[in-house]
Amino acid sequence: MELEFHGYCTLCESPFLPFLEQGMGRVSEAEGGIPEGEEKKVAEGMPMGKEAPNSPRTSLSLRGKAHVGSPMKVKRELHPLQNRWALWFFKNDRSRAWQDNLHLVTKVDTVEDFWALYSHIQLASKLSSGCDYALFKDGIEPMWEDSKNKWGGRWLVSLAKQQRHIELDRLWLETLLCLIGESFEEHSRDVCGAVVNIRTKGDKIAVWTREAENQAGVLHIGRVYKEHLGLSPKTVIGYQAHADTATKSNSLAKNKFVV
Ligand code: MGP
Repeated sequence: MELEFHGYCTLCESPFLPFLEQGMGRVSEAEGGIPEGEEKKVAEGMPMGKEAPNSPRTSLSLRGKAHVGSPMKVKRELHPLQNRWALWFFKNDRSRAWQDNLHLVTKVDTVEDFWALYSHIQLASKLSSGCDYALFKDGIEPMWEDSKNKWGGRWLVSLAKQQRHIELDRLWLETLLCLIGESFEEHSRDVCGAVVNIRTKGDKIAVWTREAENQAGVLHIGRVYKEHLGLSPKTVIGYQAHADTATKSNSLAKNKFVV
């Protein structure tokens, strides 16, 4: 991958990569990214990170501002992800159908682009109630109806209200790293994506898998996921089939498995 080079940082002497500041390593429309205009619309609706002084997010953009120099092309060794992943943003607008509130933000397929993206978007804990982020494998839409989700389900982590400020961002980042790091050995291929729901009644994080009847795969993913999140052995998380969630009459669909 070729990147525009704008000289070296006067502080750390590393090459300044303007995509960290501007384009988040954007995937072009031809490669399956979203059209320019659409991306702008999404960016308008989606709060970008408001960085606190001295946060790692701030130092990333400050480092960018310290760079000067004339543009030239350099080749960089990037670290490819096993899959290309799409980030989606859901903003609740009750006047529209559920699907119409779901917006594709961008796609990433390198470690570098993942961190550039993560550093530029608002933390989950700072989103308004009713919003979601979803990270799904390219080609799978974050909805029950997608053919890869239809027969699947989700490992659901329901958080208490007070956990938003203490744990939500860590748990969501761990979830993202489990996905892009393909943490579930051969069962990683059963993973479709993950969703974080920001809700007044309590936030939720879930990993979606493609086949609810694949007991061995689902249980392996659940056990590894729980361990990566650092949940205590006493905490129980449940797996629900989407078919049950979609037809439930109240907020609770029955657990098919627990770990
Ligand atoms: P939600 O956003 O997953 O959870 O579903 P929330 O807001 O915590 O609500 P609760 O019912 O779990 O307490 C809210 C509603 O959004 C659902 O009842 C559906 O109407 C709609 N919805 C959610 N999902 C994930 C889908 C989906 O994949 N497809 C469709 N068609 N509607 C969905």
